Amino acid sequence: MCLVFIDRPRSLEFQSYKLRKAFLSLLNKQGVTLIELMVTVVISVIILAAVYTIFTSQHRSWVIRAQISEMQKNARTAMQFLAKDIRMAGFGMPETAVNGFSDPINPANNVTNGTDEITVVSAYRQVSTLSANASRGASSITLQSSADAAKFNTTTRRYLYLDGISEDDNYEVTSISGTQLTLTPNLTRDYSANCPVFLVKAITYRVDFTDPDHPSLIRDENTGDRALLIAQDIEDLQLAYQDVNGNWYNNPPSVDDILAVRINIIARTAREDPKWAGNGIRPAIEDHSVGNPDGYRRRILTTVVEVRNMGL
Ligand SMILES: [Ca+2]
Repeated sequence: MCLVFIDRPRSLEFQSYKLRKAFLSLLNKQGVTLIELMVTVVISVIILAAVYTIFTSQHRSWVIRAQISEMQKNARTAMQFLAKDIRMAGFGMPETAVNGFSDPINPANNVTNGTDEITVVSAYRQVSTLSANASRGASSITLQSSADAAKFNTTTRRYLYLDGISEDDNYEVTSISGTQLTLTPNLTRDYSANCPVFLVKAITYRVDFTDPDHPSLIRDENTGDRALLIAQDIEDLQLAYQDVNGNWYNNPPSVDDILAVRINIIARTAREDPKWAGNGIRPAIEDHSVGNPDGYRRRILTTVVEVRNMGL
């Protein structure tokens, strides 16, 4: 009996020891789990931060590449329009002024924010052909359709050029009725059916700063209609003119003997890059001095265009 009373406390003590050990073990296991959890969180944060950094870096590179691509496209578009229209200057030019412009090329230096303008006059657009023969002395011609005839009016789009061959085929429209145009003066020679009919235009190119964050090259036909936006984010247009002696001028003393035009265009990205602030600057071109540092990237295009119909 005594042994029973002696052994029972020992057994309880033993079991208590086991429980305490198990509890401590459990406590230990919980502590390790917390540490593991913290380590896992820290590693996850580091990985996420790295992934975010890579993502933002790649996204920024992508945005910059897209802006540069758009900028280059804008510059090319602007240059294509300018070069094509300047090259044609003087073709089908009447002896009288067209919407106030009496020369094939009308330079205007340093007009808005140091940018240049140019107005070129030419029979830029073949709008129709004659639907029937037209005899010398007649006062009217007939076009292929009334829609073609409606491309003229009796005010700002009255300048008509026939045939596209000689210099004496300019007329002005005085009235329009269906497909028929009445002209002044009367026809100076005979014209055959299908003879080309051109509309003579005076086209002005300039940089428009209405939105100062996005200056644009616009094309104004001087007809009272809204000017056409050719390319956005064109910051500068600079022009130089070569005369028959090979001299270049920003302000040519005479526009009668211009043989070539040097066209310079500066395009810039649509937005400044805040991480590139101070690294961009509008360069000096022709007689336009350098700008202030900013965060825009830029492309400069320069082309020399020979004017086919002048200096002959
Ligand atoms: Ca200039």
